[in-house]
Amino acid sequence: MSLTPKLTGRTNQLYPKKPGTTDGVSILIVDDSPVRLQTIAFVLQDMGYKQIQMAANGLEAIERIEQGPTVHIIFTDLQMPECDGLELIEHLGQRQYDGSIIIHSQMEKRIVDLTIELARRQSLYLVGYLDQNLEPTVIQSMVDRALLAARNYNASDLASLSKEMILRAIENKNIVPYFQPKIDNKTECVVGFEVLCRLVHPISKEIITPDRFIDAAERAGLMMLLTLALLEKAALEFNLLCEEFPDLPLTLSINLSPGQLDDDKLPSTFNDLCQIFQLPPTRITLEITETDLIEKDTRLKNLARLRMMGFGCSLDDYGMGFTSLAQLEHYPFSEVKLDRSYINNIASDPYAQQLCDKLVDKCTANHMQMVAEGLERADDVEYLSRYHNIHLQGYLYSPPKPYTDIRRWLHNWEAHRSINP
Ligand code: G
Ligand code: G
Ligand code: MN
Repeated sequence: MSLTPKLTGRTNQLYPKKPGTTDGVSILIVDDSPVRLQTIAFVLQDMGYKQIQMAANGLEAIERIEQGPTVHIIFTDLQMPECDGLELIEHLGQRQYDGSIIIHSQMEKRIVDLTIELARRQSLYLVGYLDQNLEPTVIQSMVDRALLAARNYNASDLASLSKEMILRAIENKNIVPYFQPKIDNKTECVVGFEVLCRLVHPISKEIITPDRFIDAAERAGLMMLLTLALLEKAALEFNLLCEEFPDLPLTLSINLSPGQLDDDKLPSTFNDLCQIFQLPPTRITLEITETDLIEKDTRLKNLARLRMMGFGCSLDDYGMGFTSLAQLEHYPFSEVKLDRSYINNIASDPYAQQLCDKLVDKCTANHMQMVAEGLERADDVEYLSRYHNIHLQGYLYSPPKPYTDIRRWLHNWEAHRSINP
């Protein structure tokens, strides 16, 4: 039997395209000529790329990159006013940019070659050069290559971590809590934080988001260990925030995987942990997503036990699962979070407005806190101002941030509030 794998047509392709490659790809085009900006943007849009940003010079580009979200590919001109392509590349080198760069320029070949060499010396992935020829096929192959090269794209390519990597991160204390604030819509007081788990990769040291390790940790039965590692750090940092801001009624929300609710020991384990970490249960809310089967008896029993111990229990991502408004009052939740797919653009979405109205009524009648999550736009906040006592969460206020950053954020927020009470 031959050990040589059979060569198929696919393996001969230089840049095999992954299905759905255009999804989630973020591209920044930098050029001082509006015509060229638009031309390249049109070609990319035709190919199916949706997240395209434009900048008129290097300075604007740097701003975009620093503000996030992650840019996977940068198309840049060389000759521009204010901050040219060379300066931009130097800056990208300094911040160890790990996406890909493509130059488009009419400069003479030797200048372009020198730029490519300079980028290489700074360990930047400069993967291509376009002259006047903006043929879609040319751009396509360059983009394919850029995506294969971009370390920041491959990193978010949903490659799950192995059980061993997750265990190693837990053992090395490389589980990091990120905090996202929740705000009362009437008083604008910060009422608490949701903890979102991040993992520092044991080898590459990059910060990994939950989409690459929660499912794997669930399959490997590591969720309780992970929650414990997260809570250990989060409790310490949360207590520091409480000490520093004693006048704020801060609470801490932690996500649980529904499977964790199957364990009869969960309530007492959590109670013990809170004693050890000096967290009063009344300051802790446990979030469980609505998409999963919460109506199982053991899960409902454990939810009820947690409530009896003083913990808050929150139904997360409401509207994505099958819980009806009528069912809600039979479950022991103290909070419901309306999913961000309804909240985003609610100001002009009658369907979402209707659901939100009914949910707020239901919550008021049953003493449940209603939370609007995923707020990104001021007009949606304005729309929600018709309700009393709902809590707001979203990038508009702050993305999830590590302790030192969220502490600074909270200082700024409070300073601003005392000026405009
Ligand atoms: O932060 P964000 O991208 O980052 O989180 C993505 C998803 O991962 C969210 O649905 C969130 O509920 C989930 N998640 C984040 N941290 C945890 C955690 O500690 N435990 C569980 N079970 N889910 C988490
Ligand atoms: O499923 P859960 O609600 O726990 O998930 C929280 C997730 O939502 C995290 O991934 C967090 O990063 C993300 N998130 C928080 N605020 C916003 C927002 O304003 N917009 C979007 N798109 N995601 C958000
Ligand atoms: Mn949540």
